[in-house]
Amino acid sequence: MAKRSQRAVSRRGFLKASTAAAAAVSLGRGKVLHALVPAGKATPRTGPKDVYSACDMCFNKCGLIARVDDLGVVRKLDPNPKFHKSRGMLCARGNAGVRQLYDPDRLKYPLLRKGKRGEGRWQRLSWDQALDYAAEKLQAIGEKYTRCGVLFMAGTDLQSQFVHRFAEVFGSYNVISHESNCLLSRNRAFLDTFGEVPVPDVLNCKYLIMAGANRFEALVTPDSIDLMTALKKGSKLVVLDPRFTKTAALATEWHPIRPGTDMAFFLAVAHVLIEEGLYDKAFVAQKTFGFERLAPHIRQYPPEWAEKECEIPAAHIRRIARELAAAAPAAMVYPGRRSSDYENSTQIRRAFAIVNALLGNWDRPGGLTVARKVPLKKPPYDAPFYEDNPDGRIDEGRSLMMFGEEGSFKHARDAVIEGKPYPVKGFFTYKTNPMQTGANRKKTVRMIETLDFMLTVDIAMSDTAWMADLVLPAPSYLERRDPVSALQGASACACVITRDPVVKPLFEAKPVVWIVGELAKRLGLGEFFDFTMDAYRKAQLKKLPGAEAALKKDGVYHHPGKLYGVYEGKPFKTLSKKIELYNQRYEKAGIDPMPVYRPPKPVPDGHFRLVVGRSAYITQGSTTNNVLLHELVPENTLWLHPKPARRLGIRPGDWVVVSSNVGTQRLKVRVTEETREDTVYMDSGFGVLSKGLTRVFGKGASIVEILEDFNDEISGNMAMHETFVTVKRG
Ligand SMILES: Nc1nc2c(c(=O)[nH]1)N[C@H]1C(S)=C(S)[C@@H](COP(=O)(O)OP(=O)(O)OC[C@H]3O[C@@H](n4cnc5c(=O)[nH]c(N)nc54)[C@H](O)[C@@H]3O)O[C@H]1N2
Ligand SMILES: Nc1nc2c(c(=O)[nH]1)N[C@H]1C(S)=C(S)[C@@H](COP(=O)(O)OP(=O)(O)OC[C@H]3O[C@@H](n4cnc5c(=O)[nH]c(N)nc54)[C@H](O)[C@@H]3O)O[C@H]1N2
Ligand code: SF4
Ligand SMILES: [Mo]
Repeated sequence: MAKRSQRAVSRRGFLKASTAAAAAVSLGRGKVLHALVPAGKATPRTGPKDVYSACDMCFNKCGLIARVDDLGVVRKLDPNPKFHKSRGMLCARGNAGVRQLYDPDRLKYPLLRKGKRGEGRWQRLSWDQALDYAAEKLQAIGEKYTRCGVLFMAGTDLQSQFVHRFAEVFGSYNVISHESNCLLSRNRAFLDTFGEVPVPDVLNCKYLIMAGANRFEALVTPDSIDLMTALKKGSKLVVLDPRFTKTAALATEWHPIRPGTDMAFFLAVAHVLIEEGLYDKAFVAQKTFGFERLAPHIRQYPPEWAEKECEIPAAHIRRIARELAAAAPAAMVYPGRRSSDYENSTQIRRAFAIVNALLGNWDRPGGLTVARKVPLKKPPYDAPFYEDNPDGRIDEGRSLMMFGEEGSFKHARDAVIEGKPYPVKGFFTYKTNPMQTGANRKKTVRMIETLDFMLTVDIAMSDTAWMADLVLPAPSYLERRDPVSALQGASACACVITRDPVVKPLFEAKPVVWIVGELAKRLGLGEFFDFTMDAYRKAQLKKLPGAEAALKKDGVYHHPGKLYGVYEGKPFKTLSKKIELYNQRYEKAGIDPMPVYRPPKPVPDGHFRLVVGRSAYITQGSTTNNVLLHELVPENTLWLHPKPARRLGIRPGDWVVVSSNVGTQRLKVRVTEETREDTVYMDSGFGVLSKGLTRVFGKGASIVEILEDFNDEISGNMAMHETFVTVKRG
């Protein structure tokens, strides 16, 4: 595997670059240096400092210690050893955070679009001008189209709650999060089975099946580190993935499953557990609902049938089911995270959940545990009521069982384009980049082109900012004062973190809490943001005496609580008050109450299925421009199996043209046996449109330009693995 050793070299390069990061800051990049240390004022201030913070290079928020030198420059980011959730780890992206802070590509001041959308001509504004302009536009849209005429979208962030608060007091319930491009179908499935979304106790699990997840590249703490520890202690890991990922490489066994057929595999596992009497009979009798209906339903799905669908031999399915049962209850089907893949993803994940229920692994060591609640308070407020608003959200009713709070990006985008059921003409985005993370980029452009006003708050000129009318610069996580936030991590901990500025905000960056507060003032809603961050945090921590002191002393507060047996004698939060193998709400809504297998659409002749996944050096669509991470992954390539490559006359390193029904991109090929013959793959975050991302601009290809926008029928979650592409040299 020549490619692997190349990566190893490049990793060494990274480590070297990481420790040299701060040196580069103070040597080159004149403008940045200027901003940090005004000429003649470079005298030592308080001496070297260590400051606690929490990483924000992805949603995990690993605890860190920033090493700040006597000039006030962050030299290095180290893991906070007291932060149990990440087991004292900071990944490559976490280390590279220092170069996000000092990136010359950062947005520096408010910018107003001058030319056509996406043309990249901007005028610098003062904050007052920018805020006056934005408030005027929002007011005008509210008056002309009702206040629901503004759509709000915020990514994962401790300050996203202020965008939501602003949307509510402004009067729009059209709020979407990035989650409908991520994990809502998984959440739907587990909520509708167990009544809540479980936290997997990976560390103590003896036998784990991971399907459609990649924990050694798509890092989730503590699961990624715990999985490694568990493997070292002798636990077994079975990976089902059409690609030979790093997780597959380190697993006990890997099965290159035919994409879209996981349900067949898990229904067959359930079949063996039931037919061979291997399920946890006492648990099923006491805690589940509908077993007498599940047992006959599952009879039609023996392993010999499943083998034809998923291309995993029946003998292996039988053996895996028996091994799983032998290790139960410290055995599990890992619930996974991103499930934005198929049109029936909720039902696929329901099959995962049902196998878990049959193993009786709920609320027990090594199984699915209950998130320990941390009693953080949400400071209350009484939002105004607007009489002229329409009855429902714009995306309402477009899927069978959507989450009211999250909505669906896919459906909301369609609704905006169609202008149905009512016009939406404003779009406010904060820390999310749908131009790179929403399948079918042309549609996102089309949506944006129907708008009267789009405002984006970001740290960089992302592709989404590139399309906006007004772009406002935000401070990075190392410059922000954030509210406190609770994090859950299986047997690791339930904890509280926060952020105080490690260094002063560079340039003219302003936090979104200040931005929405200023907009609110201009719109006569100032009272809803009339608080200081200190007061807000104090209110949040009202029920947690000791948390403030722990945050100061250790950079983290760990909340005590029971790990297992939390549900003893308690009803489940479902209609039957039990674990629903058979879901009565589904039955009423016309949804299959138990998963019914339907084969995936066949890959048309001459086509491949395009799947999405992750590199350990890239966060979704956004860190590819980071100078250190860019060195590790300077461009993306198309993974193509040698057999079809030979058939198509494609040699390693050739340029190829990849086309779907919605888009075409050109990139280099990586001919590799690490993907199935019928499946191709490329990393995300390349092929950007924004010239403000100077390193990555012009590199690789955009996967969202090619991905078609299907959705999970039940939750409205985006379905990104339903696209078929052709590949040719070119
Ligand atoms: N480095 C890094 N870490 C991250 C992130 C990141 O962007 N970068 N993002 C974070 C976020 S927000 C999330 S949601 C998680 C996501 O983490 P995961 O839930 O682990 O999701 P992916 O990495 O997308 O992994 C999906 C895998 O499914 C495989 N696959 C495709 N089709 C099928 C199929 O039909 N069946 C099966 N069994 N497998 C299939 C793909 O090849 C891919 O390897 O990662 C988190 N951690
Ligand atoms: N092509 C593709 N699409 C995907 C995925 C994928 O892997 N590939 N994954 C799916 C999943 S699992 C998820 S969770 C979603 C995530 O989708 P998004 O929420 O769009 O996630 P990111 O790509 O991380 O975008 C983060 C944006 O926030 C900006 N940003 C970073 N730090 C800050 C900050 O401190 N302040 C502000 N204001 N902005 C900041 C970045 O510049 C970037 O524009 O995407 C989904 N869609
Ligand atoms: S997993 Fe890596 S990028 Fe994500 S928060 Fe932790 S250190 Fe940061
Ligand atoms: Mo995600």
